[in-house]
Amino acid sequence: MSKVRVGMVGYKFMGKAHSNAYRALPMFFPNAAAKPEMKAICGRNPEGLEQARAQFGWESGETDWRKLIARDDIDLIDINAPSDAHKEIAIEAAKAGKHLFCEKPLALTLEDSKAMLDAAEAAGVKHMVGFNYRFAPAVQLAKKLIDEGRLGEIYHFRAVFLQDWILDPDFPLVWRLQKEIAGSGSHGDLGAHLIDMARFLVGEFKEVVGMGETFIKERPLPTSMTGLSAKGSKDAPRGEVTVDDATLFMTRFENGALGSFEATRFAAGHRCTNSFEINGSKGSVIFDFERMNELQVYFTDDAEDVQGFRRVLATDAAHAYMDAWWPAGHTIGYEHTFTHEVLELMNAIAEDRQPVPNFHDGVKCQEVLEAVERSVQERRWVALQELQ
Ligand code: SOE
Repeated sequence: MSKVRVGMVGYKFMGKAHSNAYRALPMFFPNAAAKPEMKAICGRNPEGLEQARAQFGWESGETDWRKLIARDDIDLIDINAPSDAHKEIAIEAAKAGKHLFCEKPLALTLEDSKAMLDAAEAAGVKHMVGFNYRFAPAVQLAKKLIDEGRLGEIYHFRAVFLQDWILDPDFPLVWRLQKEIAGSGSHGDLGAHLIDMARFLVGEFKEVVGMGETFIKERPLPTSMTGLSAKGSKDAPRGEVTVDDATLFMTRFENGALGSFEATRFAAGHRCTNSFEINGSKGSVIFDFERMNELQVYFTDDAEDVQGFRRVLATDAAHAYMDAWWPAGHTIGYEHTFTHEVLELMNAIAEDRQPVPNFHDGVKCQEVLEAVERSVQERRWVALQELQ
């Protein structure tokens, strides 16, 4: 088995999820074509970095990503830093001949994402973008049913990504609420996952029309905590929220199917409802991440007396990745999607092919994000061709 020596930038939420995946991979997928070696983790704060290094199990730490990239004992740069840092790190790493793994959304803008793809292709390195939800076995089942024609012609894709972590008007102005760092709000953070899922399952987008809103226009400036569970203070000075709190849009796909999308951080009671429904001429499927081991499936040709949605628990060994985990019925969770993602990355690098989803998918997603933004600003339908 070959080895891929990893250097990772960022050690917060995604850094932890990726670290866990690198650690779990050799234990549960001993037949992976390559084994990740957790060489170095990188972050600006020396104390936080050292704590994460020791806790997550990385060999060494770097406080400067340029030093990380310059190291000749590293093959892959994994980018988990906030979105505004993706472009520069990815391009410099590609120039140094490192393979790339970058969290979503790939970049702040379509133009930046294209520059990242160009740099990766010019350098001839492998590149992957972190759309982890593709790797839930129940989602893989939906993909299989569609590819095998078992849902027939696809008519509808209906998706929502609902969260509520900024419902409190005193929740602070963390980086995810600042356009220059995050690119956009719920649109690029949550909508990006839905767009990728739609491209994965249904196909390319043809045209879009959308609307968005920022319900809370100003928020307290953050103190030290900047994550999803940060706490704001009523009395702190306030700053302007420069991203969308919610973005909704509709699409016509190139294959004629229709889609609707809703991404919001203001859906009280919804912590992480990442859900889609697909209706075809021969049946339907429904997925909800909060019940991620299940796929609701309906086939029109079921006998009349048992017509209805059935709940398929995608934990049998017959389902993607599941023979590596536990006996049937023993469910898996969020973190497993990252392990499967890293499996694809390791296999692709060892087999000398591009992993999927890669920066090309990141760019296609960014195209849709930007088309919707243009539609929201100009209050009209926007054809994807306008951006190509
Ligand atoms: C926060 O909204 C977040 O962690 C996103 O950044 C992730 O991409 C999504 O998977 C869950 O929610």
